[in-house]
Amino acid sequence: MGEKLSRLSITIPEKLLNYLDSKVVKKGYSSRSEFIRDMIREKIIEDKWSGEEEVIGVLTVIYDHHQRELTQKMIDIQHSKYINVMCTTHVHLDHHNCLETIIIRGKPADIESISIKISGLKGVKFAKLTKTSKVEI
Ligand code: NI
Repeated sequence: MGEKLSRLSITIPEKLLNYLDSKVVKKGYSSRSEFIRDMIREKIIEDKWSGEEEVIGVLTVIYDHHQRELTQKMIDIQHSKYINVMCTTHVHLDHHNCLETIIIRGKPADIESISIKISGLKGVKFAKLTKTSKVEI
């Protein structure tokens, strides 16, 4: 609130503008400006992930509940001294499938390495890391 706003005028090909407008509508943005602001923030987060600053990763995993020792292996990996697992949520999807989200705080490279380790475990059927971070601007 009370932040100084600047106005800019840009020139882009008509097809790009049409694409932009279709995205604005599809994603439910109230204006082009709001969409472009978020797009820039997305770039800021992307840049953070190629640096050394602390970021947040949300790892979503689907795994086989019956795979021997898998749960213990996943927990052991999460106890790494380089990262901070803030919370995990576990949902029993059915007799075989468990869904887990693991929210991790740490340096990008460390979060990525932990995600790769968990993804590669036998019995893990799906793993996707959502890269995010605090957004100050
Ligand atoms: Ni379960």
